[in-house]
Amino acid sequence: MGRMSASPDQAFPAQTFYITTPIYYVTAAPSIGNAYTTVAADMIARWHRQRGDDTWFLTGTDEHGQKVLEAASEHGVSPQEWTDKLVNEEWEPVLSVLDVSNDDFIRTTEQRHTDRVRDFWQTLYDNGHVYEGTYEGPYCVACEEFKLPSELLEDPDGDDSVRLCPIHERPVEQLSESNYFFRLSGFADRLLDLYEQRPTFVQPESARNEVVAFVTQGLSDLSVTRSTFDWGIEVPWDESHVLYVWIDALLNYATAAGYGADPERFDRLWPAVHLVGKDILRFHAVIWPAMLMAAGVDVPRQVFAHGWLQVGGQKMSKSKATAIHPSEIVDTFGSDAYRYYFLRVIAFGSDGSFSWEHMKAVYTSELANGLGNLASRVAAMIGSYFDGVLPDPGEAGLAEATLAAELARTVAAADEAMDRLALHETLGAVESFVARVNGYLTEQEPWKVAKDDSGPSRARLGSILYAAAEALRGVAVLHSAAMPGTAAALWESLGAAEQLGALADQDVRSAGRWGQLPAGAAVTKPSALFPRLAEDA
Ligand code: ME8
Repeated sequence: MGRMSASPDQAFPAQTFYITTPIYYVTAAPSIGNAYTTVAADMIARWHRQRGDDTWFLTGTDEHGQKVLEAASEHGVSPQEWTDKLVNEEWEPVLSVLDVSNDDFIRTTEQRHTDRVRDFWQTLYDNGHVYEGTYEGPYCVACEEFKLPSELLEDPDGDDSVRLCPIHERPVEQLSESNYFFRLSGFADRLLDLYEQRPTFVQPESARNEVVAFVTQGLSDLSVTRSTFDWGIEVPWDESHVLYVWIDALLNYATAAGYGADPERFDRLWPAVHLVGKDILRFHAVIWPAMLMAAGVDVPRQVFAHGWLQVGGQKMSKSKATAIHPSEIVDTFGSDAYRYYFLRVIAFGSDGSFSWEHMKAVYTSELANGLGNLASRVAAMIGSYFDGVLPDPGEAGLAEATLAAELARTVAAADEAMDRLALHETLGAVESFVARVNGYLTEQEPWKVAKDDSGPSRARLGSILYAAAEALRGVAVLHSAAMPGTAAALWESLGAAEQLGALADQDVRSAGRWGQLPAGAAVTKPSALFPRLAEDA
C-alpha cells in the first residue's frame, strides 16, 4: 500500500505515511475523549517514523459552524476571538502536555484552508455536482447534522413538540432553508464498490459493516450550505450562504497537505489514514470519499473508527458534564503513563471505560512494579557488580537464547499488530515481554550467582545481566512510540545513546536483532521512571 517516494537524505526510498486526527470543535477545552484519538495517532506516527517511513501527522481545530458560533455568543465574544483564545490557551498547549509530535496543526479559519475550500466547491458547482433546493428537517446543532425523524428520541417530559438527538439527548431544531445540495445520492454504487474492492478501507470490521449497511439503503443528497447565520466560509457563487461546516472541515485533510496549492507535496502525502471516533464515521467513510470522487481525487487510504471512551458508563462529550481535561490525569500519572493506559487497556476499535482506580492499578502493576522496577534493578546490579560497565555476554545459555528469540517474536508481533492498528496488541506484546524478562531474572537469581566470586560464576553473572540489559534495549525501542519520555530515559540509562545513537533513529523492525548493545556501555540508574503515587492520588 501507499506510494514510494525518494527523499534526498535517504539511501532507500521510504514509504509515505500520512495520518490525521479529526479536527476538533473549539467549543470548550479538550477532553480525554479528544486526547484519546490524538495520542493514538501519535503512537502510530512515531512507530512509522521508526520504520523509516516518510511520515506526516496532522491534527487541528474545526472552527466554523453554528455550534462554535453559539459557544462564542454565550461568552459574549466574536467567534474569531473565541477560537483564537481557545486554540492558543487550550488546544495547542494540550499537545505538549501529551507529548504529541504532530507535524502540522490546521485551523479551518486559516486562509490556506478557506481559499482552497472555496476553489474545491466552486469546481464541483461548475461541474454540476451541486444544485439549489429547499431543505426541511430536524437539525442537531451539537452534531451539526440533519437528522432523520425516525432516529429521534421522545421528550422524557412527554412534550410532543420536542424531539431529542439520540447522541446528545438534547432537543433538535426544525430547519427549513433554501440550500445548495451535493448530489451524494449518485455515489452510492461507487462507494459500495470501494468498500468491496478495498475491504480495509473502513476498519474495524464492525465499522465497515455499519457503513456498508447504511449506504446499501441508498443515500440522500446532502445540503451543503447554510443561510441563517454567517460564521463559515462564504459560498463563492452565492454570498448569501456559507458552506456547511462538515464539508468545510473534511477538506482540512487535503488543504493541509497542499491540495490546490502545492500539487507535488499533495501527491507525495496523499492518500491519508484517518483516525476518527465512531460518532463521525459516516462523514469520513461516506461523504468524504464521495466528495473526493466528485473532484477526481483519490479516496483516503483508510478510515479507522475507534470506540467511545466512557466514564461511569456514559459517553463523554464536551456537552456533558463528564468531560475530563487530560491535564487532570497527566498531573498525577505523567504523560507517558497516560498514553500507555488508554492505548493498552482499551482494544482499539472498541468502547472502553476510564476510572481512576483502574488507572492506578495498571500504573502500579505494569509500569511502576513491572517495567520501572525491572529497569532500576538491572541498572543497580550492573552498578554494584560491574561498576556500571555493561559486562561481556560470554557464552549464552539456553535461557538467554530463549530470551533473544522471545524479543525477536515480540518485535514481529508488535509490528504486525501496528499494521492492523491493534495498538493494544502492540503494547500487550511488549508488556508480556517485560514480564518475561522479570521472570528470567527471578529464575536466574543473579543476586545469588553474585555471592560466588569464582571465574565461572562471574562469567555467568555477566551473561545474565548482559541479557537483561539487552532485552531492555529492545523494550526501549518498542516503547518509544507510546512512551517517548520513559523510553528515552531507559535508553540513556543503558548507555545506548552513546553507543548506538539517538533512540528516534533506531529502526523498530530491527529491534529484535540480539546483541546490539556493546559490552563496555556505561550503565547508570535511571531516575524513577514511574514514581510512587501520592497516597491520595
Ligand atoms: O466531531 N470517546 O469534533 P469533536 C472517544 N469537528 N473519542 C472521543 C470522545 C469519547 N468520549 N469524545 C470525543 C467533531 N472524541 C468534528 C470533526 S473532522 C473533519 C471534524 C474524539 O470536537 C473522537 O475522535 O466533536 C471523536 O470523533 C472526536 O473527538 C469528535 O470531536
